[in-house]
Amino acid sequence: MEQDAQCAAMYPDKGRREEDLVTGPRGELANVFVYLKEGLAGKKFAIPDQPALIDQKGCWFGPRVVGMRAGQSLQVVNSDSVTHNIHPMPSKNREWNASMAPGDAPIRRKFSHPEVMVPVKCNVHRWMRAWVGVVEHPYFAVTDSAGAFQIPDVPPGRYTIAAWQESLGWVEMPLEVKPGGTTRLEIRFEGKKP
Ligand SMILES: [Cu+2]
Repeated sequence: MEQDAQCAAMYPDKGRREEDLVTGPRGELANVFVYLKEGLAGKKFAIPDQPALIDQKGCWFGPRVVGMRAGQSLQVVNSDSVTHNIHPMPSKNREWNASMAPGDAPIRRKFSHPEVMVPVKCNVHRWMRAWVGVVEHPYFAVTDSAGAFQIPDVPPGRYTIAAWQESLGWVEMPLEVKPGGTTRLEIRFEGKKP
């Protein structure tokens, strides 16, 4: 971050925490993207009017991991007094980037096709990274700092649930959701192979 004096000045104690692997005291993993990968074929779901959000704040993207729907708007804000250039690098969607100067109005963009995960960088600041999970249904979540997630109102059925962490990769598990009540599930990532 030293390369940009304005960004570095926001962290006088050099205390900006890396976010590529955020764990709690018992190994709880934050910023894990979780979604139903299989089991919903043929079903259609309304696309929310509300946009998903990414803020460029403190020379960082927030949140680090965003879940959204194919066809939903992604609203991008620059809260900094620094120019950023948000640059998603999808493989199944159109690539774009947008420079946003301080005070610029928020922009909105869409991803037309499901794609997990779309890496996002800032063309100005090489340390800025975010990830967008673009899904064709509403059954996804991102884990919080306690490693917890909830996916509400999943229709009863058998699914494959998939979870992704940017340093640890993918884990998949079968999931059966019975009518009524809450289905509990623990997803474990194995340690990184050397
Ligand atoms: Cu930037």
